[in-house]
Amino acid sequence: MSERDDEIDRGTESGAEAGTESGSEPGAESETGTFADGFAVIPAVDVQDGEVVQLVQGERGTGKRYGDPVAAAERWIDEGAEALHLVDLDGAFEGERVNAPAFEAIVDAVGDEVDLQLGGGIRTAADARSLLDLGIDRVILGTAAVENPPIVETIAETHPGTVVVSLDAKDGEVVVSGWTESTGLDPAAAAARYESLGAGAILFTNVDVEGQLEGIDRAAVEAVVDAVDVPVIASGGVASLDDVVALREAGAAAVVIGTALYEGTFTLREAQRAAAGDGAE
Ligand code: AMZ
Repeated sequence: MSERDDEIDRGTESGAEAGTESGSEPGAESETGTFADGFAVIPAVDVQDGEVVQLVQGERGTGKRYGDPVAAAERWIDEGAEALHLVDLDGAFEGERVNAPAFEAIVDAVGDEVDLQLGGGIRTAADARSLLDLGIDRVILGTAAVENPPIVETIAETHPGTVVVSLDAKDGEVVVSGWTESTGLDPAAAAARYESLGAGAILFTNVDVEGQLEGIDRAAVEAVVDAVDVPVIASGGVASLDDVVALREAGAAAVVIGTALYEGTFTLREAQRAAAGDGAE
């Protein structure tokens, strides 16, 4: 186990200890945690208006709908997912969580089986902690981390390792508020700053290629990976198994995949095999 894996494992353990009602037994996740087995492939369950959706470049009103969130979560677990990436899209746009019932239903249905990370509209430490106590393993903060960096430290004090800071980059700059506002921040420099504030992982989403099935920007991912020691979860634009391999080779700890899985470009198992260096073509 690398130092990096150890870091996040301690985090998920603490999250479980902090009162996870429906989560796994404390300690169980330290052996099966998302980043424990090398490179993880994490299906995305992005929710808008109570339904799974995959937007194109994050623009509201674009993209396709893929039905019931719990059904999607169960499907990915049946197909071998060890973690799920949950996003409240309306929450990210509106600045407060909107699809809470859908995510509570996912926690109830599968929270014991896999690691769950959730973002979109989490703006206060109290809200983040209530989710961690409900059974979410990692909270994802984008806008709140940029507008109020100490929030990362505040949450990490009681729930170490559970804060994932989301750096979503458009034209090389971090964007917030549903990807509608630029911040002028460089993703790699920001990643290092949030690591020092206690982020347990960095989620790096390349907005320019998101939802387009056009492939990834490996150099952009490498820049973030080189800036930090905590796991980097890459997201955006994965169109082929080669992209999965390239992200692993770039040093990412995990990849979030949405459109390619929902559209059947490849299966989750195929992606996992590619990630393990087994049958990558
Ligand atoms: O698609 C979008 N427009 C979008 C999206 N997927 N906007 C934000 N997000 C995701 C981020 C991160 O996971 O990638 O929402 C989360 C951050 O939300 P917030 O509310 O903390 O900025």
